[in-house]
Amino acid sequence: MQRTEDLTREELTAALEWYAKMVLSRRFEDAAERAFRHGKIGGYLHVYSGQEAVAAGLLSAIRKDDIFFTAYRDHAHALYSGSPPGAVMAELYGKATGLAKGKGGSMHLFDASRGFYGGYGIVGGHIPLATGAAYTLRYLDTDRLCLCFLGDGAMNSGSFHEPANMAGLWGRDGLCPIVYIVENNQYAMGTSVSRSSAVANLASRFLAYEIENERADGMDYFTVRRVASRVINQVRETGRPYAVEMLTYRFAGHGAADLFQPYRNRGEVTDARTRDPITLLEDRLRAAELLTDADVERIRREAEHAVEQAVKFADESPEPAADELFKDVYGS
Ligand SMILES: Cc1ncc(C[n+]2csc(CCOP(=O)(O)OP(=O)(O)O)c2C)c(N)n1
Ligand SMILES: [Mg+2]
Repeated sequence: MQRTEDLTREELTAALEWYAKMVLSRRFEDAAERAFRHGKIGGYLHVYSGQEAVAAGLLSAIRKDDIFFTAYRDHAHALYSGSPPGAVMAELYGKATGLAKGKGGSMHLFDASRGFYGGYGIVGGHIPLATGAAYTLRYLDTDRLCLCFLGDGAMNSGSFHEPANMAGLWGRDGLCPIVYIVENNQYAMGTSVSRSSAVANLASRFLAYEIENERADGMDYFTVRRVASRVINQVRETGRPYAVEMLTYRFAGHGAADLFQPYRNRGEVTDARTRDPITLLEDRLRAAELLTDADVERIRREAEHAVEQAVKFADESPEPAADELFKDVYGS
Protein backbone atom coordinates (compact mmCIF):
# COMPACT_ATOMS: atom_id res chain seq x y z
CA MET A 1 0.00 0.00 0.00
CA GLN A 2 1.26 3.46 -0.93
CA ARG A 3 2.44 5.28 2.24
CA THR A 4 0.44 8.45 2.96
CA GLU A 5 3.58 10.34 4.00
CA ASP A 6 5.12 9.72 0.56
CA LEU A 7 2.23 11.36 -1.26
CA THR A 8 2.49 14.95 -2.37
CA ARG A 9 -0.05 17.56 -1.33
CA GLU A 10 -1.05 17.81 -4.96
CA GLU A 11 -1.81 14.08 -5.23
CA LEU A 12 -3.81 14.16 -2.02
CA THR A 13 -5.83 17.20 -3.03
CA ALA A 14 -6.54 15.84 -6.51
CA ALA A 15 -7.89 12.65 -4.91
CA LEU A 16 -10.76 14.53 -3.25
CA GLU A 17 -12.66 14.71 -6.53
CA TRP A 18 -12.13 10.95 -7.03
CA TYR A 19 -13.28 10.16 -3.52
CA ALA A 20 -16.56 11.95 -4.31
CA LYS A 21 -16.86 10.06 -7.60
CA MET A 22 -16.32 6.73 -5.83
CA VAL A 23 -19.00 7.58 -3.25
CA LEU A 24 -21.34 8.51 -6.08
CA SER A 25 -20.79 5.27 -7.98
CA ARG A 26 -21.31 3.15 -4.85
CA ARG A 27 -24.66 4.88 -4.21
CA PHE A 28 -25.52 4.52 -7.85
CA GLU A 29 -24.91 0.75 -7.68
CA ASP A 30 -27.05 0.41 -4.55
CA ALA A 31 -29.89 2.25 -6.28
CA ALA A 32 -29.50 0.15 -9.43
CA GLU A 33 -29.77 -3.07 -7.41
CA ARG A 34 -32.93 -1.77 -5.74
CA ALA A 35 -34.42 -0.80 -9.09
CA PHE A 36 -33.60 -4.26 -10.46
CA ARG A 37 -35.45 -5.90 -7.54
CA HIS A 38 -38.44 -3.66 -8.20
CA GLY A 39 -38.54 -4.83 -11.79
CA LYS A 40 -37.53 -1.45 -13.22
CA ILE A 41 -34.37 -2.83 -14.82
CA GLY A 42 -34.62 -5.84 -17.09
CA GLY A 43 -31.92 -8.20 -18.34
CA TYR A 44 -28.62 -8.30 -16.50
CA LEU A 45 -27.11 -6.09 -13.84
CA HIS A 46 -23.52 -6.44 -12.57
CA VAL A 47 -22.37 -3.91 -10.00
CA TYR A 48 -18.85 -2.64 -9.37
CA SER A 49 -18.98 -2.23 -5.57
CA GLY A 50 -15.59 -3.09 -4.06
CA GLN A 51 -13.61 -2.45 -7.23
CA GLU A 52 -13.95 1.35 -7.40
CA ALA A 53 -10.30 2.17 -6.79
CA VAL A 54 -9.25 0.36 -9.97
CA ALA A 55 -11.26 2.34 -12.51
CA ALA A 56 -10.88 5.55 -10.48
CA GLY A 57 -7.08 5.25 -10.27
CA LEU A 58 -6.70 4.46 -13.96
CA LEU A 59 -9.24 6.91 -15.38
CA SER A 60 -7.88 9.72 -13.22
CA ALA A 61 -4.52 9.28 -14.94
CA ILE A 62 -5.48 9.38 -18.64
CA ARG A 63 -5.87 12.35 -20.94
CA LYS A 64 -9.23 13.56 -22.20
CA ASP A 65 -8.47 12.34 -25.72
CA ASP A 66 -7.46 8.82 -24.62
CA ILE A 67 -9.95 5.99 -24.98
CA PHE A 68 -11.00 2.96 -22.94
CA PHE A 69 -12.94 -0.29 -23.20
CA THR A 70 -14.33 -2.56 -20.51
CA ALA A 71 -16.68 -5.51 -20.06
CA TYR A 72 -20.19 -5.47 -18.60
CA ARG A 73 -19.37 -4.26 -15.07
CA ASP A 74 -19.25 -0.80 -16.54
CA HIS A 75 -21.43 1.73 -14.68
CA ALA A 76 -18.62 3.25 -12.62
CA HIS A 77 -16.37 3.56 -15.68
CA ALA A 78 -19.05 5.67 -17.38
CA LEU A 79 -19.68 7.82 -14.31
CA TYR A 80 -15.96 8.40 -13.71
CA SER A 81 -15.42 9.59 -17.26
CA GLY A 82 -18.19 12.14 -16.86
CA SER A 83 -21.31 10.58 -18.39
CA PRO A 84 -24.36 12.10 -16.65
CA PRO A 85 -25.75 9.76 -13.94
CA GLY A 86 -29.27 10.28 -15.33
CA ALA A 87 -28.28 9.05 -18.79
CA VAL A 88 -26.46 6.05 -17.28
CA MET A 89 -29.44 5.09 -15.10
CA ALA A 90 -31.85 5.65 -18.00
CA GLU A 91 -29.79 3.20 -20.06
CA LEU A 92 -30.16 0.59 -17.30
CA TYR A 93 -33.92 1.23 -17.44
CA GLY A 94 -33.91 0.83 -21.23
CA LYS A 95 -35.21 4.35 -21.78
CA ALA A 96 -34.81 6.56 -24.86
CA THR A 97 -32.74 9.10 -22.90
CA GLY A 98 -30.15 6.46 -22.00
CA LEU A 99 -26.49 6.63 -22.96
CA ALA A 100 -27.11 4.12 -25.78
CA LYS A 101 -30.68 5.30 -26.44
CA GLY A 102 -32.01 2.50 -24.25
CA LYS A 103 -30.88 -0.20 -26.66
CA GLY A 104 -27.84 -1.49 -24.81
CA GLY A 105 -28.79 -1.70 -21.15
CA SER A 106 -26.44 -2.15 -18.22
CA MET A 107 -23.81 -4.16 -20.08
CA HIS A 108 -23.51 -1.93 -23.13
CA LEU A 109 -22.90 1.59 -21.96
CA PHE A 110 -21.15 3.69 -24.59
CA ASP A 111 -20.05 7.32 -24.69
CA ALA A 112 -17.48 7.89 -27.39
CA SER A 113 -17.60 11.66 -26.76
CA ARG A 114 -15.85 10.90 -23.45
CA GLY A 115 -13.52 8.24 -24.82
CA PHE A 116 -15.67 5.38 -23.55
CA TYR A 117 -15.93 2.76 -26.30
CA GLY A 118 -18.10 0.33 -24.25
CA GLY A 119 -19.40 -1.86 -22.30
CA TYR A 120 -19.41 -5.49 -23.71
CA GLY A 121 -21.40 -8.54 -22.59
CA ILE A 122 -19.41 -11.23 -24.39
CA VAL A 123 -16.61 -12.23 -22.05
CA GLY A 124 -13.30 -11.31 -23.70
CA GLY A 125 -15.09 -9.92 -26.78
CA HIS A 126 -13.79 -6.40 -26.32
CA ILE A 127 -10.11 -7.31 -26.05
CA PRO A 128 -9.55 -7.64 -29.82
CA LEU A 129 -11.48 -4.39 -30.37
CA ALA A 130 -9.42 -2.47 -27.82
CA THR A 131 -6.17 -3.85 -29.21
CA GLY A 132 -7.12 -2.87 -32.75
CA ALA A 133 -8.16 0.57 -31.53
CA ALA A 134 -4.77 1.06 -29.86
CA TYR A 135 -3.03 0.14 -33.12
CA THR A 136 -5.25 2.63 -34.96
CA LEU A 137 -4.26 5.44 -32.60
CA ARG A 138 -0.59 4.96 -33.54
CA TYR A 139 -1.33 4.25 -37.18
CA LEU A 140 -3.00 7.67 -37.31
CA ASP A 141 0.20 9.09 -35.85
CA THR A 142 -1.22 10.34 -32.56
CA ASP A 143 0.17 9.92 -29.04
CA ARG A 144 -3.22 8.91 -27.65
CA LEU A 145 -3.58 5.59 -25.88
CA CYS A 146 -6.14 2.97 -24.99
CA LEU A 147 -7.02 1.30 -21.70
CA CYS A 148 -8.54 -2.16 -21.78
CA PHE A 149 -10.12 -3.33 -18.52
CA LEU A 150 -10.78 -7.06 -18.39
CA GLY A 151 -11.74 -9.65 -15.81
CA ASP A 152 -9.63 -12.52 -14.48
CA GLY A 153 -12.09 -14.89 -16.15
CA ALA A 154 -11.72 -13.17 -19.53
CA MET A 155 -8.03 -14.13 -19.57
CA ASN A 156 -9.03 -17.76 -20.10
CA SER A 157 -10.77 -17.04 -23.39
CA GLY A 158 -9.22 -17.37 -26.83
CA SER A 159 -10.14 -13.78 -27.50
CA PHE A 160 -7.56 -12.78 -24.91
CA HIS A 161 -4.63 -14.72 -26.38
CA GLU A 162 -4.97 -13.71 -30.01
CA PRO A 163 -4.88 -9.94 -29.47
CA ALA A 164 -2.26 -10.27 -26.71
CA ASN A 165 0.02 -11.95 -29.24
CA MET A 166 -0.63 -9.22 -31.80
CA ALA A 167 -0.07 -6.50 -29.20
CA GLY A 168 3.30 -8.09 -28.39
CA LEU A 169 4.22 -8.09 -32.07
CA TRP A 170 2.96 -4.59 -32.88
CA GLY A 171 4.56 -3.33 -29.69
CA ARG A 172 8.02 -4.21 -31.06
CA ASP A 173 7.54 -1.40 -33.56
CA GLY A 174 5.96 0.92 -31.02
CA LEU A 175 2.55 0.49 -32.61
CA CYS A 176 0.36 -0.69 -29.77
CA PRO A 177 -0.16 1.90 -27.01
CA ILE A 178 -2.48 -0.14 -24.78
CA VAL A 179 -2.65 -0.81 -21.05
CA TYR A 180 -4.42 -4.06 -20.19
CA ILE A 181 -5.88 -3.83 -16.70
CA VAL A 182 -6.84 -7.21 -15.31
CA GLU A 183 -9.39 -6.59 -12.58
CA ASN A 184 -8.67 -9.71 -10.57
CA ASN A 185 -11.69 -9.78 -8.26
CA GLN A 186 -10.94 -13.48 -7.53
CA TYR A 187 -13.97 -14.89 -9.33
CA ALA A 188 -15.49 -15.44 -12.75
CA MET A 189 -19.15 -15.92 -11.81
CA GLY A 190 -18.85 -18.81 -9.29
CA THR A 191 -15.39 -20.01 -10.36
CA SER A 192 -12.39 -18.86 -8.34
CA VAL A 193 -9.09 -17.97 -10.01
CA SER A 194 -7.40 -20.98 -8.39
CA ARG A 195 -9.90 -23.28 -10.12
CA SER A 196 -9.61 -21.63 -13.51
CA SER A 197 -6.05 -20.41 -14.05
CA ALA A 198 -3.06 -22.73 -14.26
CA VAL A 199 -0.94 -20.02 -12.64
CA ALA A 200 -1.91 -17.83 -9.70
CA ASN A 201 -0.01 -14.77 -10.90
CA LEU A 202 -2.18 -13.56 -13.78
CA ALA A 203 0.17 -10.71 -14.70
CA SER A 204 2.88 -13.27 -15.46
CA ARG A 205 0.76 -14.74 -18.24
CA PHE A 206 1.50 -11.63 -20.33
CA LEU A 207 5.17 -12.67 -20.42
CA ALA A 208 4.21 -15.27 -23.03
CA TYR A 209 3.65 -12.35 -25.41
CA GLU A 210 6.56 -10.21 -24.25
CA ILE A 211 4.24 -7.70 -22.63
CA GLU A 212 5.73 -5.98 -19.60
CA ASN A 213 3.55 -6.47 -16.55
CA GLU A 214 3.11 -6.07 -12.82
CA ARG A 215 0.57 -6.68 -10.04
CA ALA A 216 -0.66 -4.12 -7.55
CA ASP A 217 -3.07 -3.60 -4.67
CA GLY A 218 -6.29 -2.63 -6.44
CA MET A 219 -8.08 -1.65 -3.23
CA ASP A 220 -5.84 1.33 -2.55
CA TYR A 221 -6.64 4.31 -4.76
CA PHE A 222 -3.20 5.87 -4.37
CA THR A 223 -1.37 2.67 -5.25
CA VAL A 224 -3.48 2.28 -8.39
CA ARG A 225 -3.05 5.93 -9.29
CA ARG A 226 0.75 5.85 -8.88
CA VAL A 227 1.09 2.70 -10.98
CA ALA A 228 -1.31 4.13 -13.55
CA SER A 229 0.58 7.41 -13.98
CA ARG A 230 3.92 5.68 -14.43
CA VAL A 231 2.62 3.01 -16.80
CA ILE A 232 0.55 5.44 -18.86
CA ASN A 233 3.55 7.74 -19.35
CA GLN A 234 5.67 4.82 -20.45
CA VAL A 235 3.10 3.42 -22.88
CA ARG A 236 2.47 6.85 -24.40
CA GLU A 237 6.19 7.29 -24.86
CA THR A 238 7.06 3.87 -26.25
CA GLY A 239 3.89 2.72 -28.03
CA ARG A 240 4.43 -0.66 -26.38
CA PRO A 241 1.69 -2.54 -24.49
CA TYR A 242 1.79 -2.99 -20.72
CA ALA A 243 -0.34 -5.11 -18.37
CA VAL A 244 -1.28 -4.49 -14.76
CA GLU A 245 -3.08 -7.01 -12.60
CA MET A 246 -5.09 -5.18 -9.97
CA LEU A 247 -5.91 -7.33 -6.95
CA THR A 248 -9.42 -6.44 -5.95
CA TYR A 249 -12.67 -7.97 -4.72
CA ARG A 250 -16.32 -7.82 -5.69
CA PHE A 251 -18.51 -7.23 -2.66
CA ALA A 252 -21.84 -8.09 -4.31
CA GLY A 253 -22.86 -11.24 -6.13
CA HIS A 254 -21.68 -11.74 -9.71
CA GLY A 255 -24.91 -10.26 -11.02
CA ALA A 256 -28.20 -9.27 -9.48
CA ALA A 257 -29.45 -12.84 -9.92
CA ASP A 258 -26.57 -14.37 -7.90
CA LEU A 259 -28.42 -14.33 -4.58
CA PHE A 260 -26.91 -17.18 -2.60
CA GLN A 261 -23.26 -17.15 -3.67
CA PRO A 262 -22.60 -20.79 -2.71
CA TYR A 263 -19.03 -20.56 -4.03
CA ARG A 264 -17.72 -18.34 -1.20
CA ASN A 265 -18.40 -18.01 2.50
CA ARG A 266 -19.67 -14.93 4.20
CA GLY A 267 -16.49 -14.53 6.27
CA GLU A 268 -14.47 -14.01 3.11
CA VAL A 269 -16.69 -11.12 2.06
CA THR A 270 -16.65 -9.62 5.55
CA ASP A 271 -12.84 -9.78 5.59
CA ALA A 272 -12.60 -8.11 2.18
CA ARG A 273 -14.91 -5.34 3.34
CA THR A 274 -12.41 -4.34 6.02
CA ARG A 275 -10.40 -2.97 3.08
CA ASP A 276 -13.27 -1.15 1.41
CA PRO A 277 -11.54 1.11 -1.16
CA ILE A 278 -13.78 4.06 -0.31
CA THR A 279 -13.08 3.81 3.43
CA LEU A 280 -9.35 3.40 2.78
CA LEU A 281 -9.28 6.57 0.71
CA GLU A 282 -11.48 8.43 3.16
CA ASP A 283 -9.19 7.51 6.08
CA ARG A 284 -6.13 8.78 4.25
CA LEU A 285 -7.79 12.06 3.27
CA ARG A 286 -8.91 12.53 6.86
CA ALA A 287 -5.39 11.79 8.10
CA ALA A 288 -4.08 14.42 5.68
CA GLU A 289 -6.64 16.85 7.12
CA LEU A 290 -8.30 17.31 3.76
CA LEU A 291 -11.62 15.82 4.80
CA THR A 292 -13.72 16.50 7.90
CA ASP A 293 -16.86 14.77 9.22
CA ALA A 294 -18.89 17.61 7.72
CA ASP A 295 -17.25 17.15 4.30
CA VAL A 296 -17.93 13.42 4.34
CA GLU A 297 -21.55 14.08 5.26
CA ARG A 298 -21.91 16.67 2.50
CA ILE A 299 -20.32 14.41 -0.14
CA ARG A 300 -22.66 11.55 0.83
CA ARG A 301 -25.69 13.83 0.70
CA GLU A 302 -24.66 15.19 -2.71
CA ALA A 303 -24.16 11.66 -4.03
CA GLU A 304 -27.54 10.57 -2.71
CA HIS A 305 -29.21 13.58 -4.26
CA ALA A 306 -27.52 13.00 -7.64
CA VAL A 307 -28.59 9.35 -7.59
CA GLU A 308 -32.18 10.22 -6.60
CA GLN A 309 -32.31 12.66 -9.51
CA ALA A 310 -30.89 10.01 -11.83
CA VAL A 311 -33.53 7.48 -10.77
CA LYS A 312 -36.29 10.06 -11.19
CA PHE A 313 -35.00 10.99 -14.64
CA ALA A 314 -34.86 7.33 -15.67
CA ASP A 315 -38.32 6.63 -14.28
CA GLU A 316 -39.92 9.58 -16.03
CA SER A 317 -38.14 9.14 -19.37
CA PRO A 318 -40.01 7.63 -22.33
CA GLU A 319 -39.44 4.17 -23.75
CA PRO A 320 -37.62 4.21 -27.12
CA ALA A 321 -40.08 4.85 -29.97
CA ALA A 322 -41.02 1.84 -32.10
CA ASP A 323 -39.49 3.39 -35.22
CA GLU A 324 -36.11 3.49 -33.45
CA LEU A 325 -35.98 -0.30 -33.49
CA PHE A 326 -33.82 -0.67 -36.59
CA LYS A 327 -31.83 2.56 -36.21
CA ASP A 328 -28.15 2.37 -35.13
CA VAL A 329 -28.25 -1.41 -35.38
CA TYR A 330 -26.06 -1.87 -38.45
CA GLY A 331 -23.84 0.64 -40.17
CA SER A 332 -24.85 1.48 -43.73
C1 LIG B 1 -18.16 -15.75 -24.30
C2 LIG B 1 -18.91 -15.81 -23.01
N1 LIG B 1 -18.89 -16.95 -22.27
C3 LIG B 1 -19.56 -17.00 -21.10
C4 LIG B 1 -20.28 -15.93 -20.66
C5 LIG B 1 -21.02 -16.01 -19.32
N2 LIG B 1 -20.32 -15.20 -18.33
C6 LIG B 1 -20.76 -13.98 -18.03
S1 LIG B 1 -19.79 -13.23 -16.93
C7 LIG B 1 -18.74 -14.53 -16.82
C8 LIG B 1 -17.54 -14.49 -15.90
C9 LIG B 1 -16.47 -13.51 -16.29
O1 LIG B 1 -15.62 -13.27 -15.20
P1 LIG B 1 -14.53 -12.14 -15.16
O2 LIG B 1 -13.93 -11.99 -16.52
O3 LIG B 1 -13.59 -12.47 -14.05
O4 LIG B 1 -15.33 -10.80 -14.85
P2 LIG B 1 -16.09 -10.34 -13.52
O5 LIG B 1 -17.52 -10.79 -13.64
O6 LIG B 1 -15.41 -10.94 -12.36
O7 LIG B 1 -16.04 -8.85 -13.53
C10 LIG B 1 -19.16 -15.55 -17.67
C11 LIG B 1 -18.47 -16.83 -17.82
C12 LIG B 1 -20.30 -14.77 -21.46
N3 LIG B 1 -20.96 -13.67 -21.10
N4 LIG B 1 -19.58 -14.73 -22.61
MG1 LIG C 1 -13.53 -11.75 -12.11
